[in-house]
Amino acid sequence: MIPVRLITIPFSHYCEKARWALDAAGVDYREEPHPPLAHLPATRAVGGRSVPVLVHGEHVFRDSTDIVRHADDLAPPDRHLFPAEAEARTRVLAIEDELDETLGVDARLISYWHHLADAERARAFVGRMMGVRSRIAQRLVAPLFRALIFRRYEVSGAAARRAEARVRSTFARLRDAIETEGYLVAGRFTLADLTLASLATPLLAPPEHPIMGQLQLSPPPELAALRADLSATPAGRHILRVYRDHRRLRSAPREGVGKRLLIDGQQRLTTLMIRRG
Ligand SMILES: N[C@@H](CCC(=O)N[C@@H](CS)C(=O)NCC(=O)O)C(=O)O
Repeated sequence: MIPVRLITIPFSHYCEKARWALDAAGVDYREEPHPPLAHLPATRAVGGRSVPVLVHGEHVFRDSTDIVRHADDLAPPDRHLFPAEAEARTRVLAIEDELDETLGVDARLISYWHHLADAERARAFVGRMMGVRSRIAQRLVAPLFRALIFRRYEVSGAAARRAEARVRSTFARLRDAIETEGYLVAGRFTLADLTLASLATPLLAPPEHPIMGQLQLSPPPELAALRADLSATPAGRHILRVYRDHRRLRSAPREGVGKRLLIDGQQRLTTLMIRRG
């Protein structure tokens, strides 16, 4: 069988979208986890930059949308994430496309702002998410990491407030479809629900998320308040339900899968730093 490799930053929500689609389609793949920045040699080696990247034999898919379409092509008939009818399929694709450009960007920006704006929180975040163990190293790495992230994603307090307003209006707009049909499109679970749920994970952190569930990173108080607030909305309740009811893993849930991925990731970061240093 041709091996399938998924290159990730394990807690990235676009990676969770791709991972979930592969799990839902029953594709047998191997995840290659990297801490942020340490992913670059792996993605550049296959002509990409961001994660997720899927390598299937000689084919390389460098965007989560291409990965989920490929996963769906490989899925058996009873596991498709796209509806068969053309009109419903078009609606699913439109929602996916829109959420990639709005919710995906907004959720990441809000989460990074709350986790990194304060120096002590940034240190804890770098310790937990990047596996930097010593406090001295955390104090050195955290400001650098924050500067890189804030520049790359244009993070600021004002941008976080704008993003939060946009998330609230996105959630409000989806309310009708959820309340009348039970799902976003065609009254059944599709890629539209999967995209909404996975891209909201930096904000809602559903316990069934294979990585976040095990990370136990306590949210800063403002993010905790936003999480509680959004979780109580119809879209928020839908996201948490979709995770409970549809987030099946490739095999039975394996104890420690998230931790294992992060530990692998930490080892890669250490190796990279030693090599560069
Ligand atoms: N449109 C892309 C977005 C992926 C994306 O933004 N990935 C982020 C992680 S959440 C990333 O790799 N950032 C690091 C970088 O670009 O080097 C997709 O859907 O795959």
